[in-house]
Amino acid sequence: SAVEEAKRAAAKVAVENHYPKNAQWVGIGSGTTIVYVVEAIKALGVDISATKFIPTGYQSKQVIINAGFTAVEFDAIPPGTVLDVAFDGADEVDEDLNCIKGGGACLFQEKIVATQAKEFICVADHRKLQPRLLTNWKAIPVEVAPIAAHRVITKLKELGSVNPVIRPSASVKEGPLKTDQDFFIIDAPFKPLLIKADLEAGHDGNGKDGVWAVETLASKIKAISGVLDVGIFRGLTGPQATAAGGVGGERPV
Ligand code: DER
Repeated sequence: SAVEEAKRAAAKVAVENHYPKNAQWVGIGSGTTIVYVVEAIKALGVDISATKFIPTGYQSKQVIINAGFTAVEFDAIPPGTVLDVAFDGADEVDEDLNCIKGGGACLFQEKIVATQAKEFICVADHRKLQPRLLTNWKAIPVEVAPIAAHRVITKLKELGSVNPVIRPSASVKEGPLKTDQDFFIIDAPFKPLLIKADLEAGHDGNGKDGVWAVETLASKIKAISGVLDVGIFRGLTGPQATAAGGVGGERPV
């Protein structure tokens, strides 16, 4: 289909332009686009016999193993090792390279892998790029401890989310979806998140009428006790990345 071809094309360009020569540590995200990223790495034909691929969940690990690559769990990485690169998909990307992630309920491991890499390459086909986050994708995925889920929902409503819900299981099993950490996902709808240009034009972004700037809302949600992580990946590039404590930068292709 045209969408699958778009994903494959984005993955090919991303890998051909950003897969480092002699890469030793490579983060591999989750979802469907990442399958084409791994395919494109194989097609490079470089020697990956000594390369360790870090998964971001069970699905990601299966993709790595099915490709015949070596999978090494995040907690098996020698302390202090910075990954050469991490590739992943996104549900939506804005003009400042911020991403909404978590559509596949893997956002926590995706975030620890992305921020452990020198460079984070977000591979997103044309459908994902929007003027602001939450234009097309309507809710922010938030990974929470099950015992705290209802408290977090109350706090998200106080931040202006309308009808945040615990994501139901996608399979025939009744009840909430469980992540690879055995946590819940709450999908929290918000109004579109303001980009830098909006703030420079004088817009507030501090939650008045439920309108937030990307970083402000991401920090507020992350600060709620019970939240493990938030499906907003800030567009960190270069010195910003270091300043923000992350080491990765997002460059959607
Ligand atoms: O859940 C995630 O964050 C995934 O990376 C997702 O956003 C991308 O999935 P897709 O490649 O199937 O669109």
